[in-house]
Amino acid sequence: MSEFTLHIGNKAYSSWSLRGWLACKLAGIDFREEVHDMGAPDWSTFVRSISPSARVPVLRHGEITVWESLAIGDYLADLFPKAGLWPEDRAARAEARAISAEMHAGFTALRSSMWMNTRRRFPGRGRNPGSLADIARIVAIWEEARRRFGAGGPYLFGSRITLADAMYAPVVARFVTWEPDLPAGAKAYVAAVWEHPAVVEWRKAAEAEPWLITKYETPGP
Ligand SMILES: N[C@@H](CCC(=O)N[C@@H](CS)C(=O)NCC(=O)O)C(=O)O
Repeated sequence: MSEFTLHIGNKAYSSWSLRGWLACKLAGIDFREEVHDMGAPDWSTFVRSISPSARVPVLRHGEITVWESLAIGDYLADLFPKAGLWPEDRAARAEARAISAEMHAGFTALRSSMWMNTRRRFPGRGRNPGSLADIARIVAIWEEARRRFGAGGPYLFGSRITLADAMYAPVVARFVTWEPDLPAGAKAYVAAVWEHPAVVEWRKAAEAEPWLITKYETPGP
């Protein structure tokens, strides 16, 4: 039996779960995943029983409980330094951590107007001044990371996918669903992350999920 258990929400909708799950995948650990329906009638009671913050993802490792997607990534980076979850170069690592923290703390307009639903396409919807400003900042972040550190491959820091890419993977999923206008470089980055084998595995599992949460199925204006 695996020593790690990751509790996550619906793969179709739970963007923070995708971040924590990708961190486990990138660390290369054998982990048991427990996927829970966030639309279940007893969800709010249930999530309190598994998570100190009443949110997913949550990683359990023996007696240790780690919540918050970024903390899960850092915990695994500490445990498995050879996995290269953060870039090796110090300047690249600093930038990777900064943009991951920025993602973790912000972009609320994008998150509320263009939520993650890996199974649906809502092209052209969800555009408003707040979401468009968030998208402009994200595109600038991606361009800067790729210009400074990404020359060797398709990801933000080159050929190796890192926790920074994991933090932005749900944004990639949102861009596939909502199809905002993007420059060519951002489009290429979206395609690379969307086709990463772990992301493909996640979205195939999302397709097979039996649950539906109605509020995520209908786009706003
Ligand atoms: N900052 C947290 C956010 C976690 C979060 O908001 N998770 C959502 C799922 S995507 C959740 O658990 N929602 C359940 C609820 O609000 O009841 C992280 O990085 O893990």
